[in-house]
Formats: sequence, structure tokens, C-alpha cells
Amino acid sequence: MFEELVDIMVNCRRCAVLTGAGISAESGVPTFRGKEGLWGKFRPEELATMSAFMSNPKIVWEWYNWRRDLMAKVQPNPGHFALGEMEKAFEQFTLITQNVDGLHRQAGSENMLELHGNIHRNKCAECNAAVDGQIEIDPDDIPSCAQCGGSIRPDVVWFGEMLDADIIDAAFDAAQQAELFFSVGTSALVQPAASLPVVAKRAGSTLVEVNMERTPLSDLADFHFCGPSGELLPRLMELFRRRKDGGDGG
Ligand code: BJW
Ligand code: ZN
Repeated sequence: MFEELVDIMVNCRRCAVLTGAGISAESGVPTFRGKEGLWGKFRPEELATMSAFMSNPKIVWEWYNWRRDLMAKVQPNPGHFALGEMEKAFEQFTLITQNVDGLHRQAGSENMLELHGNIHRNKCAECNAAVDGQIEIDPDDIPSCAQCGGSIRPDVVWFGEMLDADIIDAAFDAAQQAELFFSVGTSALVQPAASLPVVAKRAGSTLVEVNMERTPLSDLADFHFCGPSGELLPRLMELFRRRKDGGDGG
């Protein structure tokens, strides 16, 4: 099933991967969309926007504390580790993630762009100043910024907010340069992340999708592998390793 893709991988120098919530699903982190997803139970506009935080910071912090606690208990799964291994297999490799859980880093990924921030960090809602360390937040007594007095919020990107310019620029550069681009475990609905695979494909990359279901990207993809990334990616890397060990030619 992976043979044709492995042929391409052995000759590839520049690879980029975009991941979404699906890669962490097998670790026990809920995804956003779909029946079991967070947005099936909570309204994004009441939790993941600046206006929600301004009108009800307590509820927003209670929700983020719940998610932080959940994420502190989970471990990377074989899909995360397979991508950690993939990084070492190519001359250039960029892992672009929409996830805020930090599991890729725990699994050994280093050249990584966190498009939507990191849930374990805090920043000032007014001046954006970073807050040092992983401090716990009491939703009834939200701390203020030492520099401007603004409220402290999680360092994630909410709807309607710009992504960090350096990070999104680097992600588009990686997509533009990639000979091979993987989209893994993302519904490919949220912009600007959803444009990255499209940009890669237009620039001539081979586009590979790994997902439990079809997405708006599937028709554009050269390969669509349907199934859990925690099973498919390790199998792909195993075949790739065997091919490499057997010699580049085959
Ligand atoms: C598995 C699996 C397994 C399950 N194995 N697979 C252009 C057009 C229309 C709208 C816009 C536009 N440009 C901007 C917008 C607005 C908005 C947007 O895109 N909205 C769309 C929803 C329509 N974008 C923004 O607001 C962004 N900012 C921006 O563009 O700024 C410029 C601007 C500002 C103002 C006006 C205009 C422009 C910011 C987006 C921030 C997204 N934030 C969140 C929350 C982060 C913080 C937090 O976690 O609390 O990011 S929302 C949520 O969605 C989260 C995710 O990173 C993101 C993507 O979701 P993801 O990862 O794809 O998860 P799911 O659940 O959707 O999908 C999981 C997939 O996995 C599924 O396909 C499953 O099948 C699969 N799966 N198990 C493999 N085991
Ligand atoms: Zn501040």
C-alpha cells in the first residue's frame, strides 16, 4: 500500500508535514470537529475568541485549565514518534503543527513550527508579553501583566487573531520548498493552515494525506491513506527504513 510513496521518499530531500488534532487523538486528546469533538460540546465563539475572554475570562480560563490538566496526563503516541524519526530521514524537514499540546516535542521533533501557539505557555492579553514558566492560573483571581497590568491569557491563537508572522512565513516557505508534503490528522478547514498543503501542491510537491476520513484536501492529494495516523505512520516509516537498509536503489 505504501510502496509507491516509499519510492518517492527515498529520493526526496525536502519534506514538510502539517499536523492537526487527529495526530493526538490516539493519545487521548479530543479533536475539535466531528461528533466527539470539542466544538460538538462547546461553542468556539464563547471560548476561543478574544471577545469571549474579555466578556467572561473566568469561563475561558476554566476551560483552558481543564484542557491543560488533560494534556499534562497524556503521552505522545506512535504517530508522533514516527514523525520524530522522519525528521532525521531528510536533508530538510519542517514539522508544522496546529496543535497546542506540545506532544511532538516530547516525541523528539525539533524543527517544528507551532502555528496556533502552546497551551502550556501564558502571555499578556494587552501587550502580548510572554509570561515566564508554566504558572497555574486561578480563574477567580487571574494574574495581571507585570508590564502593563493586562490580564494573563493562554498563549494560543484564537479565531480572528493573526498568527505569529515569522512562524506562518516560515511555514509557507517550507510548503513552497517541499518536494513531499504530508497533511496528517487535520480537517483542513481552518485558515491559514489549510492553505499550506495547497501551496505545496501548486509548487510541485507530492501531496500525501493521512486521515480517518476524507477532507476538502483529499481530491487534491496524490495519496490519501485512510486510517489512524498512530498506526499508518509507523508502518510507513518501517517500510521506509527497510528500503533504506536494503540500499537506495531498491
Ligand atoms: C484523525 C484521527 C486519527 C481524527 N488519525 N486522523 C478564510 C476563509 C474563511 C475563514 C477564514 C479565512 N481566513 C481566516 C478565517 C477565519 C478563521 C477560519 O479559518 N475559520 C474557518 C473555521 C472557516 N481563521 C482564523 O481566525 C485564524 N486567524 C486568521 O486567519 O487571522 C487573520 C484574519 C483575522 C481576522 C479576519 C480575517 C483574517 C486563526 C485560527 C485559529 C484557530 N484556533 C483553534 C484553537 C487554538 C487554541 C486552542 O486549542 O484552544 O485551533 S480552532 C481549532 O481548529 C484549533 C485547531 O488547531 C484548528 C484546526 O483543527 P484541526 O487540527 O484540523 O482539528 P479538527 O478537529 O478539525 O480535525 C481533526 C481531523 O483529524 C479530522 O479530519 C479527523 O478525521 C482526523 N482524525 N482521529 C488520523 N487517529
Ligand atoms: Zn502586558
